[in-house]
Amino acid sequence: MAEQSQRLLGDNNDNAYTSDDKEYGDLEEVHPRSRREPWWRTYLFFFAVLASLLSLLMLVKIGFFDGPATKSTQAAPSEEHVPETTPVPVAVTTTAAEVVTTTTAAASHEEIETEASFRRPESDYVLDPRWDYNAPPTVREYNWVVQNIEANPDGVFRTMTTINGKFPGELIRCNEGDTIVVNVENRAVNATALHWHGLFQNGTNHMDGTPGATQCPIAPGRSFRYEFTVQGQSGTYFYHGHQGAEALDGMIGPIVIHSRDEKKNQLLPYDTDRVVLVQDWYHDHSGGLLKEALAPGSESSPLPNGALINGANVVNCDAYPDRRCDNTTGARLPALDLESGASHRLRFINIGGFAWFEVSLDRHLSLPVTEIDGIDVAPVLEKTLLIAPGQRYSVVLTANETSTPDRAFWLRARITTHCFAEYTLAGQDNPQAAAIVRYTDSTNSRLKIDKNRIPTTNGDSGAYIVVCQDMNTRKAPNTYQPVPALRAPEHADHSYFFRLNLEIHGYRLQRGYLNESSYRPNLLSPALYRAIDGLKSGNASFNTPDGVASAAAFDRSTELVIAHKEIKVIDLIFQNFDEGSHPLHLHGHQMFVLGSGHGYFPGYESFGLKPDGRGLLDPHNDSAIANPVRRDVVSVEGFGWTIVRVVVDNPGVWKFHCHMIWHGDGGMGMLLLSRTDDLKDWTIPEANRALCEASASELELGAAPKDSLWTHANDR
Ligand SMILES: [Cu+2]
Repeated sequence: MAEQSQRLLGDNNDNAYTSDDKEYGDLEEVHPRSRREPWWRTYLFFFAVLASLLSLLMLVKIGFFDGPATKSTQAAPSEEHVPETTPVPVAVTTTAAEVVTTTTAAASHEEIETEASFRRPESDYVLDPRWDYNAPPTVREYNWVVQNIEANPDGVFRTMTTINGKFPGELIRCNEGDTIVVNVENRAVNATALHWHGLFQNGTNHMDGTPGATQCPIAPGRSFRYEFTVQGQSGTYFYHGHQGAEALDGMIGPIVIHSRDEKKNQLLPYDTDRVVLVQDWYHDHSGGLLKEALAPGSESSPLPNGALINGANVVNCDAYPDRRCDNTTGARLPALDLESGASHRLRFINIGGFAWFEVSLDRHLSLPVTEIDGIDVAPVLEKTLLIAPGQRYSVVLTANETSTPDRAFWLRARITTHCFAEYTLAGQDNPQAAAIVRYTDSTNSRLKIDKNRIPTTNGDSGAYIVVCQDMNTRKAPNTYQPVPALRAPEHADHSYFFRLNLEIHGYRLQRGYLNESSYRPNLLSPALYRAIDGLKSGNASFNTPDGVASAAAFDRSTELVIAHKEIKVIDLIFQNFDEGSHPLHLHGHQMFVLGSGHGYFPGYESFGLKPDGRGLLDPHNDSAIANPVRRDVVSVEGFGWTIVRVVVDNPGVWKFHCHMIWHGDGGMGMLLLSRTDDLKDWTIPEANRALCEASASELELGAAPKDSLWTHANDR
């Protein structure tokens, strides 16, 4: 149960939050490197001109040979993979002015057996520069068939759950203000739901895709239409399946939202833009792993077998004699071709389920980070990136490393094994995926470069990171400054304290806990619908004062709900009693990160706030709230604390959970129920209600097994 912050322990200031007082607006102040190196601007300008000329030439070429620009890059499966019998339209983009339809096919079993038709072309994740940032609000519609396939992203074959038979999922790209429509047809064996990670869904909580919170899962054989408008946010996001651990089976893909002010708020210019997914990879289906993770006596989570970059890697099949493995078709090394001298925005997304990743590029040890979880930030140079599950970082890489003769470099994505309870993967498993980064030079024949070269660079980023802390927790001068600056509210209406833990209770079951609560989704009756029904009918149990919701409305042992009327500002303080870090994700919101550290929460005073967050101690010192980092996945380090401030202005039920999937599915989660004053007037659409008509056994397909599987009790 939530407790007031008087309980907070200690007066130790060692971990006091500190903040750089500098204004974000002066790039030279925040990013002194650019003051020392004025030459690169001239260099960049020169290449920008060249790149523009080249782009013009390419446009002419495409117009001449390939027809209208609108047809070319978004979905370009080769025609030979389209069986005549089952064409399925996948990307229908509708604008006021035009309708563009492209088609591909649901993969048939036969073609999966013979070749890697599941593989998404690299070019799908390179953002087409001809994008219209100023297009009028557009409806972007996708038709997705969820289906199981056998595929070998890294060589080892396994059963996957995919969207339209492809892996990873297609890029959703839109402008702020656009409406996304995704028609999902579930032809897979398990139930499913799609969550749009980081998207606010203000007014459309029932489209958030969270089984047990905002919807019933889409049972096999059923369909559902997601429809929502993207407003008030931009940057890099992703979608993933949210039933059980299905995200580990292939139900993932990137989302890029363009702001009208994108070029202004990204303080480093860039010539190209692309998405780079990193993820842990298991050779077994998530269903079995979930059962293993939650079984009696299991105190450590299933560890991945390896890693993927943009869905690809190559394992040595000899290491897996008991597996069906083929690393000649399907498996491949991902490759990024970057024009020499130009600047390239790389949008890294840790789209995996459990592992933190350290990402580095050989010979490029100053990577300017310019975006965190959808928030533009003034550039901060990093040698490597440390990305927790669910987090995103953009870097703007200038391809100017000329001392490496063949201009080929390894991009490394390494699982940070120190973030696990057990530090090493199984003997045959490799914690690292690598991608080839090749400079290209289309303007200078002297530097004409072989497209097939393999890098020979050695890892040079130094020792691997062993502390699992978010990069934004660094002290000045490496603090991140959001652009434009946004001040957090001075005064919190409520402050809640949570003990975060993995605990072993009866029957030797280890589960995730927030205070006394271990979350279990009610897949048959989502909390949102129960709340709306209760509020509408005048049930007093649902219309309670701000705070922990009534036990009569929600069972606190399995469904901790923090409810608020109207728009409120709340502080959430997490004290981690576990040795491992927990990256916590709040649906539908950006959180102001007021502070974090090791040991016990040092108290509000240590970063200049009155007890319970009720305003500034000294009106002249507002460093804690002047422009804190905002993000939607915030970590609490092992035996450490984190405090976030959240404006709960978004009506609905929002899941808050650890994004390390075994912890989240093991119960480390709770719900925020917001704007109950507004929700009482809501009507849940019939299409949502209809999903709940499926039988319990259908709705629970693919979900975390109930504790009663082992305890033979019916209570959970
Ligand atoms: Cu966790």
